[in-house]
Amino acid sequence: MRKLFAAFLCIIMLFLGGCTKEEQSVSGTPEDNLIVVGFSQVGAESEWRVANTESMKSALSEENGYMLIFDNARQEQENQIRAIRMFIQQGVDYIVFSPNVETGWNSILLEAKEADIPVIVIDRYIEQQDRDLFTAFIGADFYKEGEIAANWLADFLKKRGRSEEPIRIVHIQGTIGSSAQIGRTAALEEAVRRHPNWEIVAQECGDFTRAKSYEVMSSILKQTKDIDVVYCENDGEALGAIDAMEEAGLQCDPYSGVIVISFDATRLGLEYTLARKIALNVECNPLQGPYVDETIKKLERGEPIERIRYIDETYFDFTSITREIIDSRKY
Ligand code: GZL
Repeated sequence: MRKLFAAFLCIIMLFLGGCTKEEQSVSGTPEDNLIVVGFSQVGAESEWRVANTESMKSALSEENGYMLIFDNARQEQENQIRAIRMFIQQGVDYIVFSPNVETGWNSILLEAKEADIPVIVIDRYIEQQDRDLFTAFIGADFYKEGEIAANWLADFLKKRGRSEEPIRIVHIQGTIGSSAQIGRTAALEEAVRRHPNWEIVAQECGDFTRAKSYEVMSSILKQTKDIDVVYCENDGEALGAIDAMEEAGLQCDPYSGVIVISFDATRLGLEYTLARKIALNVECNPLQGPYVDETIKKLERGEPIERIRYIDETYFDFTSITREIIDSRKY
């Protein structure tokens, strides 16, 4: 009955223009047996995010037994809170969201708990006081991703006989307060503490976008071009930083120029890795839809689930990446 009520409400909301088409779409026809899921997505800021959305939409499809209500929050937390509240009013069966930032979720998740709607957090983590505010987390271990990058850099510099020389690092951070930024930043800062010859000479927010990263890197280059490493917290930022460096006459190459480190390992980022413009690309798997589908189906059957599930990830550097690997990638 709850599903029918939700479906009826969705149609009314759409009809009355309660949600604009590009922000909210309803897939599937209201039928008793469809599982109604409200999904609040961070935005569409990067290739990674687009792949994440596609994975969720194809897994939570009508063919798989779902009616999906999708909302694009355009990287604004208040839009996500508004969408989650709407999902609660619509009486959906599950709420799924990728939290733009880690904090500020307790009260809306308490509303979901009081409405007895299970919440599945994907991609980024939330800081929560009450352990029961979400049913499951499916995503990445961002600190571990950063550790992979820092350890790779230390090994590479050692092989090049540069373990003792001063290493000047520009750090382009992701959306401040997001768990992806918090984890990847903490790992780099810990590595800098371990390597006294490493120095972060500039640390700016690129907000996970190519445009913002180009802008902040261009202004850094006005202050200094004496840079050994640029550590970017996703591919979009790496491409923006590379655009700015090449415009300023710097070469991005691990042997003869600036060592660029990136995260996500999207197809576009791996093309740059194959071209040696990105030296290292740490994978962050956006294909989380099937894991969410599996978790919801288990909950529907009353089976036990893993509350915290980190998705396996790897990394590619300019020596290991190949055309075949890129062509075989799903995103
Ligand atoms: C990581 C994800 C980050 C990606 C960025 O799980 O939250 O957000 O690294 C995306 O590309 O914008």
